[in-house]
Amino acid sequence: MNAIYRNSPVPRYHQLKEILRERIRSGEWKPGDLIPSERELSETYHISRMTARQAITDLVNEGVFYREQGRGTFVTRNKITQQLIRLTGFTEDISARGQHPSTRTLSAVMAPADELCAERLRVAVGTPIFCLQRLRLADGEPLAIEFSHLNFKGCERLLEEDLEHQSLYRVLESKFGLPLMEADQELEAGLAGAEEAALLKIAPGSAVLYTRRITYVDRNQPIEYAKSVYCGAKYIFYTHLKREQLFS
Ligand code: 16G
Repeated sequence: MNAIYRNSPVPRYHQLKEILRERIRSGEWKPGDLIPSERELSETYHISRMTARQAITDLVNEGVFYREQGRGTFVTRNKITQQLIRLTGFTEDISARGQHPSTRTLSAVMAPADELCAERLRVAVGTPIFCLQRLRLADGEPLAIEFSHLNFKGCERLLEEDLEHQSLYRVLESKFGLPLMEADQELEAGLAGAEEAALLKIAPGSAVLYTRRITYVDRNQPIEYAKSVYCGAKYIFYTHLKREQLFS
């Protein structure tokens, strides 16, 4: 796709975002490259400057581009942005940036839920749950270690899935018919221990971000409790905040 369709139901700024993403995915634009200005984009794609600005601003907010005062807008280097607005998985986050996600499964077993997992997943201690530990990479570079614990009827069938080459969220949604609805997530700063550092290929004691997420199929049914450790230097977590209008 390299043209904006006027009669398409997809808003023009959205079409432009996809075009710009594709220019990164295809390798035409590399991290650190200066992208064309709003004026140039509006001339190339025959759209208003407002539309071009909206697409760029969205991609800046998503961490795909960054702006430098007086210099222009560039393709982001290194840092991966995970939006804390939409519930997305690793594969989606990395692909949206035009990078290639990959996975190394460290372990995948059924194991009895310990007290913490049992509480988070609302099951009895000792219930067999599916425990999956994966190293997640973008363009071959380690970014995170994820330890997911899953509980649902028939979760042992996950043992048969190739979760090294498939997205867990996709498998849950498309193969198991479990639509993921929402998640609670917390973030905590920390320092990498020796084992984490070795897997993430960073120096022990480097800054990391620990995240804990409970993912629900509906509000009352937690399906996943995931603990992850992200390389602090390579990640940005982004949220958009709105102030409540208390005084009117
Ligand atoms: C995210 C989630 C993790 C989930 C994974 C699925 C956090 C803290 N973790 O990384 O809970 O298991 O995505 O990714 O954000 P996948 O669909 O690519 O396997």
